Amino acid sequence: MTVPADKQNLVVELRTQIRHHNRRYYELDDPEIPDIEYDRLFLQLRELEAEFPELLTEDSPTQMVGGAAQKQFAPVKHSIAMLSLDNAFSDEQLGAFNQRVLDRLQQTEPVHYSVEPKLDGMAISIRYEAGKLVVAATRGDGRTGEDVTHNVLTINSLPKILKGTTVPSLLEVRGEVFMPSAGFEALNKMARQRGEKTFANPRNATAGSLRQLDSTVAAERPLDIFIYGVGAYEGIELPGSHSDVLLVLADLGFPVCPENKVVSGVEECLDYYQQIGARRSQLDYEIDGVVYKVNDLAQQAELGFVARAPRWAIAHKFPAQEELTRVMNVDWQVGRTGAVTPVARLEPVFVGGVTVSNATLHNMDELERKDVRVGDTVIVRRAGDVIPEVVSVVKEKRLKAARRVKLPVHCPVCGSDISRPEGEAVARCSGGLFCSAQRKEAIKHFVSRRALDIEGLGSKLIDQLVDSGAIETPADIFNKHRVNAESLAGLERMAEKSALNIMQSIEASRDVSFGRFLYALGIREVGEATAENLAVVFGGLGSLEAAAQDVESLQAVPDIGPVVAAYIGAFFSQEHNLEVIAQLTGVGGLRLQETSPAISDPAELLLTGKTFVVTGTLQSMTRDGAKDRIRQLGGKITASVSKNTNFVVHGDAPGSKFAKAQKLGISLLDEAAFLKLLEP
Ligand code: I6G
Repeated sequence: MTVPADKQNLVVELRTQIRHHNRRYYELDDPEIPDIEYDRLFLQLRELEAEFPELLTEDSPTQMVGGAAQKQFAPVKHSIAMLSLDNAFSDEQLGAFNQRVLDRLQQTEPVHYSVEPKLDGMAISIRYEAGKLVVAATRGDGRTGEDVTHNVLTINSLPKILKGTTVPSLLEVRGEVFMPSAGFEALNKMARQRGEKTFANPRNATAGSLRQLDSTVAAERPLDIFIYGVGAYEGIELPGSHSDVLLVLADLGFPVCPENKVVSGVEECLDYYQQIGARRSQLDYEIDGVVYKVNDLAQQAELGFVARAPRWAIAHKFPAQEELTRVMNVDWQVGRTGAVTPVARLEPVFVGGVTVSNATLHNMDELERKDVRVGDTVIVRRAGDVIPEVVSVVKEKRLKAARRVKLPVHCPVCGSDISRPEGEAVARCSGGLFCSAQRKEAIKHFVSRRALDIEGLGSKLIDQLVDSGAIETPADIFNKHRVNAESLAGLERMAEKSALNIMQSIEASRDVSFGRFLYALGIREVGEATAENLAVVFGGLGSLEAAAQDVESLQAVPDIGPVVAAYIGAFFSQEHNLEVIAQLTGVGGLRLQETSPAISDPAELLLTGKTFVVTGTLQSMTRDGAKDRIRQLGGKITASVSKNTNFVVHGDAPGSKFAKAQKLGISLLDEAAFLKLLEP
């Protein structure tokens, strides 16, 4: 059959495009298009090559792995090729994979698969000789990678010397280096504050960190690793199944993904996919799918390989977290502290499991750095519970008519001047509480879950209450002339029963700890931990208000430096704020639980200097309640487990944090032990 000219041309065009994107992704760590768009191009090429096999060439991107090794790193030849994985994008494609496996094995009973999440990081091969780490290399083109040993050595969780008594003379392990989500968010936040370039996603941040010439940069990046397989080895017997190999690797001291397990048949593969998918946003790291591997190594050998991937494994992809769409307009949102944030109004796009039509551009600096214009095609990202953001512009698709975005001179809500001090990334509305947008946000923060926790009093209701003039400050919520069951029931989409429930929540919120109250006030840069430290040190409002007159004395409180002290001082110097506090704490207002006498030296507290992670479901209190108690006693809370964690408090179904703590040998406290620790 002769191949139509248009198909021939399309194949050439697709190969050119894919090669270009391979280079951007694998070699430059700077992809221009989201993975899903790349996958579409790749799939289209593969389908054309399947339809017209005469077009298939050895050098087609469908037959090769990754990109070329970069010159600035010494080349490392992999003694066993580092392959890629085939992808399945649907249950049907997974079913077809399973059927191919059954057919090749001439088997009808279900195949056992070792399954684990596919981390969105960078593949690495690490070689140990006589138990000592000697070289670590990227995948490169699968045959030759780049020597990044100096950077891999900075990964704390990776053993530099193998554990155990029988040390293999040679062992090459393969795995994925990744950046935990919390570390990634913190890194980008810091970059934004410094006006520096941010990373598009954790995978880019990982690749960018591993490809540093100077290892001190990588050492500052929160990199981690899971090992998922073995390359060459000598002087060690390996067991006959992949799952048992993972156990051996864990015994040698390697971090292995705690979510790995063995399932039987394709239905159990799909169950696992659903379960991990449901927990995707709660994991400490980003995953983009699940990898299924035939568990029996003899069966793996029988199945063998195709050009670029094993026949015995497949990656089942999750819905994309990044997509392409177009910027229709840029609007401005005014936050609690007056920060004016550009928000892109997008052509609606399905990404991260929902339809997204707005995405943050963070601040003017970032908008300018990314050079986002109205009409641009952009990559939008929605990962987990993080608000959608515009990651980058696809400059190749920019239209002539694309319009630059200018910071408005006046606040779009209250008309006050907008100012952006020299060198600052954030522009602010100068209207203060005159600006209804700032008032609304201040009230929303005040009632939010970690503050007063007034259930049912959501964002839309507060907008209505402020717009109608019913409330102007947080104190008005507790004024029955302004907010009562009848007035609430009169609002849009508000049933009588819900109005009564809200009134009950308002009542219940009147008993509040001093720390939560301080957090609820929304003082700039005073988060939960700082609020709790202030509460512990000053015990009550009287002594804090007095201390706020002398900003230096505030700096005796842990974590408070001159900048935050100045914000606190400024807050308590404003007449308006003092009036609202007086109304809130006066007759008929809140019942503030102050601690007295105040503890003057925070070092005296029971848990001072100790770092905690709380995970799983506790019976006698909520997780937030447990965290509050720890902070009240001077302890620090972190989201993820590291070697700096002192205790992991765990309830039921604790998940990966528990496993990680076990691995790192960190003290584990069940609920009974935790309650005992809290006893005076
Ligand atoms: O790129 C990969 C990610 C995760 C892999 C992989 C994996 O297992 C959890 N396994 C193999 C065999 C390969 N790539 C080639």
